[in-house]
Amino acid sequence: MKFQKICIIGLGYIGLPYAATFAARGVKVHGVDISPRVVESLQAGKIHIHEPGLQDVLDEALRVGNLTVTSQPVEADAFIISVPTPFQHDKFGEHNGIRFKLADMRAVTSATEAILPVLRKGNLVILESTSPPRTTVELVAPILARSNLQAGADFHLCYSPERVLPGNILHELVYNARIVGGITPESARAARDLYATFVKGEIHETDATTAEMVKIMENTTRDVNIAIANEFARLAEKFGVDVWEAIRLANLHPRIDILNPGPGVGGHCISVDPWFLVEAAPEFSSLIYQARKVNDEQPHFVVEKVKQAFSALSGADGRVAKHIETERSRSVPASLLKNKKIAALGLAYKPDVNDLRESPAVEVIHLLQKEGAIVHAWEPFAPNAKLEGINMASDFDSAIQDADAILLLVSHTQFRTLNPTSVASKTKARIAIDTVNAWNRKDWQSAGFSLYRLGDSKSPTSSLYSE
Ligand code: SAJ
Repeated sequence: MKFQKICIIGLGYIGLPYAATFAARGVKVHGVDISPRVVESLQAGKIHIHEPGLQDVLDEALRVGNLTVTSQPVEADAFIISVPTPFQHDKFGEHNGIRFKLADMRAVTSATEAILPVLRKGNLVILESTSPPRTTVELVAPILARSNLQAGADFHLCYSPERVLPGNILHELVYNARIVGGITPESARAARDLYATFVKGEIHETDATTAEMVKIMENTTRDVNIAIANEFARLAEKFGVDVWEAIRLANLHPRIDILNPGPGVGGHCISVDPWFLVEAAPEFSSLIYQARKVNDEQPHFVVEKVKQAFSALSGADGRVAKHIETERSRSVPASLLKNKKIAALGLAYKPDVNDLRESPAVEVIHLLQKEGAIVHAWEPFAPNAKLEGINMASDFDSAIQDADAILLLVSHTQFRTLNPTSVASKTKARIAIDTVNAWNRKDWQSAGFSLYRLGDSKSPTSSLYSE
């Protein structure tokens, strides 16, 4: 099948890189977004998200005149739907005492409905948004049937998951293997033809529901693997072990690859998609559910770590696991963090991106504030972000200046490479808490800090350290 013109609905982290890439490779692209801000920004030639290299590809797409952007779909040979599928924030499902989050499919529904007036015989429609299994056949196909055209007979219909990693999208969308799941084999073949415009990775054809399942299985596997790393961090704290060292050593085994613990799992993919399986089949998803719970609880563990650092100042012993126990027995004063000034470094959901969605760092800050701490947050990738209930510092120096402790929540390159001596000269804080294993203990200690690390309950001055 040949494609002269395609229409991409949803110009966010996925849709925009695709639109720009297709257009830069010679396909006429019409991009659609419901946000006037996004449409205006792109019409003015400016990207509205942070993604390395994306502005250059957009510049090229606009230079060759292949990209138009408005708020309404137009007739095209193919339509790609790449809109968000978050979970509902105010509604939960329940099954045998398990409470689970529910997918919010409103954006997929309205994007599909928006295609109806311009859908023609012979078109190809592809859903790329991560969606619960059977969405293509049970949600998208029935909506498109209102056009009086039949999916699979009059037009092609596919599910093809985006699998690109934010921060490396432009490379991965070209070189990753691609899964195209058709509601008929002919649909899958049509989607293969479309992606072959620029995809250099292998393109695998399958059915639509398998393709949906593949995508959720990938992100769920990562979530479960991060959960076990986070659980190992808690166990290491309990046993007086440095989890980072233990993971490094375990990973020397040829078949072991443990991921990194951290303040929790964020973003709009891994912290969301596993819920689609729990919602669809809670009776078969107990491990997946438990992993979600472990990762969602991780910000609480960070707060215990911060308490540990402050209580060590007052002479108390300080393993986090021990703290959890003592807190349960109510012997740790609830006011331990009251009026403590904390500089929180990083609000993004992961390093070197400006995406704050479902960020565990934001949750950590809210929890610290609940404990009475005064938190100033600094996010270099989104310095003007406005988040309810969070005090954003205007720059790094003002975030740390009056702080009692510096809390590292995201391993942005510019935080990893901070010079501790220079930091020490700009703040009165002498407690540093690293939740992502970014800072070298010796260097920070030589600069006068007591450095605490998540998953490492050894005293910051212990000679047992292997570094
Ligand atoms: N994280 C850890 N420890 C780790 C790795 C990650 O705590 O060892 C945390 C991160 O800090 C972040 C979260 O997990 O908060 C998710 O980050 P990520 O880099 O694992 O993944 P995403 O959400 O940016 O992108 C994922 C990718 N999926 C997989 O790697 C299986 C990407 O390929 C998908 O395209 C993307 O989800 C998506 O859009 O679904």
